[in-house]
Amino acid sequence: MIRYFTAGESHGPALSAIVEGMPAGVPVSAEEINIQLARRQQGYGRGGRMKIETDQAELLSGIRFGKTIGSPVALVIRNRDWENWTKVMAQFEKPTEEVAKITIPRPGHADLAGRIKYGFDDIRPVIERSSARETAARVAAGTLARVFLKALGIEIGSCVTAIGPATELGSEEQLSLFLEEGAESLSRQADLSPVRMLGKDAESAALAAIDAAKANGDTLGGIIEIFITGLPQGLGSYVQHDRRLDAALAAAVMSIQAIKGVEIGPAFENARKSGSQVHDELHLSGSGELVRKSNRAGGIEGSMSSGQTIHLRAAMKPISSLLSPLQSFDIETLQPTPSRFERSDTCAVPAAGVVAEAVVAPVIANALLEKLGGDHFDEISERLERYRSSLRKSFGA
Ligand code: EPS
Repeated sequence: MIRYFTAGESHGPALSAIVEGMPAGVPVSAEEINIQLARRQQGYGRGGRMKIETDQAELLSGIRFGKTIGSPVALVIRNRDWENWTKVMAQFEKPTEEVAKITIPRPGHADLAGRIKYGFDDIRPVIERSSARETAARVAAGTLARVFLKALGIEIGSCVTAIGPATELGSEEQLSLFLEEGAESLSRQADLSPVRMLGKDAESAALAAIDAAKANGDTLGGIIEIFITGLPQGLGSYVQHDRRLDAALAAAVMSIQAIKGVEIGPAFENARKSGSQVHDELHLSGSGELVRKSNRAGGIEGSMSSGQTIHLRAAMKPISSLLSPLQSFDIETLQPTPSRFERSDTCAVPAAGVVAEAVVAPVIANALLEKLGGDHFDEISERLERYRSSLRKSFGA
């Protein structure tokens, strides 16, 4: 089973991660991780920090001659901005000069609850670790699982379908064409747009909405769609709550900073319909092959993969660092005051899609490892091929 942890403060020396449980024999390159890190840095509406950083992962263990060796992979991403923060974030000696304490919490951020929970007299430590900067480490960690899946023909992709009021409409056909080629082809197309949207009208509306929000000192959220193609049936299980694939995927996506809602397929739309309008009928072709004409279940039935494309949709709230302040108070003086501003992004929805791709990868890899077992890539690959061919046989194809 793949497990990983990240460490690092937004303006500390580095972010890091340890990924444990990667099978041996998976071809891995730092380049692939750096490509994903660069994708995460993109997107219209990002703040000044992305001009400072060029995130690169240094791989410190677990890899030999370009392949994993089954031992933990440790990696580090240095924060270039650290050199500007050595006083504010000094690790050991408190600087002799005054470092201003932060005592005004931003509504909607971790500031207030984090300060109360950990008992700080300064909100700075909360800001540092709750920052979405941490997602750089998660993208690097998740890319290891992602390359493992890719080598087995399982791809993960995403696009954006809403940024604030700008909504993508009627892109379903275009979307399914990309998905037929594998989910990464959808991501390649989405990456051509500064907001990772497929339609030009929606893209223009989104760019205008971000410009307007920025001009008003405001921020915008949005909706991302995540797709996983090439999965066999029967990953995950209905027998126990913690083996349900839908629950694990939703938890992974929900764990991304500012994500507030996740659905599998058009779940909220399905809730307004009757069963006969929702469930995907099972047809057999002339040769006895299973055929489905719809995928309203989003690729998961009974908490297991159905063999169709998995489709997750996630809602990101607008970032809570606003240049035009909301009402707050000073936790030291208890005086009402406008909220303070911390450098941030106007909109990070495009980046959140890239992060979502990375965080679902270990979940899918674990469901696969649970089904097939195995410690070396070749062993797992053979077992998957055998399983896939048994599925083909069982439906007479
Ligand atoms: C981010 C780095 C951060 C923010 C942003 C994402 O850097 P800084 O705080 O130095 O500007 O730009 O963080 C947040 C949105 C947040 O809520 O904290 C990054 O690397 O993605």
